[in-house]
Amino acid sequence: MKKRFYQPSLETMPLEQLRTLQLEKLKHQVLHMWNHVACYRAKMEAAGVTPDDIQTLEDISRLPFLSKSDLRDEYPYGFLAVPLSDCIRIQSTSGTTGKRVIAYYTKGDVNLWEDCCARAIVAAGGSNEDVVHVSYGYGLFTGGAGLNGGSQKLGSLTLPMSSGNTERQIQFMQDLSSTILCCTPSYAAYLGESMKSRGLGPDDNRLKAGIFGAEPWTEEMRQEIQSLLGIKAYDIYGLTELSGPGVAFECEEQKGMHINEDHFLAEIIDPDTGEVLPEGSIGELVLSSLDKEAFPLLRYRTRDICRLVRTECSCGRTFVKMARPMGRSDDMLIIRGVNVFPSQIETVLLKEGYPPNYMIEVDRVRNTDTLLIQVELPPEHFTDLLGDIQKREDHLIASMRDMLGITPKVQLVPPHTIPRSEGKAVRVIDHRKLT
Ligand code: DLL
Repeated sequence: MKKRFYQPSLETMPLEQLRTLQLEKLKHQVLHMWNHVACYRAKMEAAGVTPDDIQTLEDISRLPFLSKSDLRDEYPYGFLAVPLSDCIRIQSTSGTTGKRVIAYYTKGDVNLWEDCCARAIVAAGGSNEDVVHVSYGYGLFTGGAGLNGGSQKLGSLTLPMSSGNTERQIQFMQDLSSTILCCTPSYAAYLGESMKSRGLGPDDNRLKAGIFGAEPWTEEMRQEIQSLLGIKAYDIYGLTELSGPGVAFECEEQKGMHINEDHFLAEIIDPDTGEVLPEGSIGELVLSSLDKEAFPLLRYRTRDICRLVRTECSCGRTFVKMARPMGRSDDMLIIRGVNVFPSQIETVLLKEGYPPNYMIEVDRVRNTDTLLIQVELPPEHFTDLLGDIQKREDHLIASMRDMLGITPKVQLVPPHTIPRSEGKAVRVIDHRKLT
């Protein structure tokens, strides 16, 4: 019979047992940082807390937070908790501003990370009989390395395609009968669109599932990708600082991602006050590693806004689920005082039958914020009369106003004019320079 879990005894561990394991690991992880990461020890001392104060899982709230700026301040070695000679790998964030964050891995760290990715592949129906087509970028970005490692651990045939060269992607996918595609959701949509334009429908590939993440996407985008490629599309979450993809992954229910709680402890906080919020609240996800060696992190503020839900899952996993992140607290646009997430705009566009190819431009003209949404016309409407296009724009403006609470400008542009992305899509241009 096909495996449902990669590590069943861990993934389905009863809650009581899981909490005991987490506490034991947390105590070790805190001690590890106290002993080996001087800058975090100083933060703990300033907060008046020592490793002995961690006696329950709730005591974690006594520990100081960490954020990307702490890691940047200590670039490149400040958070390294083992001798450099014990490390076998680095990866790095894709940040465009300031110094990149470098994450270090021991052999043990890579091993656990790859286990997390293997769990995600099995949860998406994968096994050693699959051909896993990895179109995440390879190199410093964690996407390629993570899924590649997970797939190999599982014994699947792994195609290290990396991103780009769409022609070759499609050719290998067909010639080698790829069954599981791993890439960003925007690239998956682009691949689907490219195949369609070559006259290739869902029946012309052997794909059955996709494991998509690294950027926010919506339920509507999932439906779009599923029908373009004829697959089930699963979400996967992670961040370089905590290892990479595989911090959380979706199971067959496709309703939120199980956090690998034997390796990570999750909290939701109020992003403004730092107060821990009760389960089910929407807030910022804060993650602590529980058994990392080279680059342990405690109470790391991810800036991702989401919700945690612990209900029984039909898949049998006991790990808590995180709802898909609705955006990042630092990606949230404040336009004329109203909070706007790009994902809300995407939801409206896809619901109204537009392709997921859009660009959001924000500006400030005479002290008033402006919001322009450019979206491609579906090819079948490209030849519509000008009046019809105007009507479509007006209709979209009204739907956007209902969703966002502010009135944007909407401009329908010809098909294939908005730049496509092979990795994480850039969909927002903010000209306001508010920081
Ligand atoms: O994006 C790791 C990754 C690779 C995840 C491949 C999934 C698949 P970073 O480049 O460090 O790492 O970016 C991390 O990306 O804090 C989120 O804001 C965003 N992100 C990652 N996965 C998702 C997702 C990788 N499934 C940042 N949904 C995170 C929404 C996501 N946002």
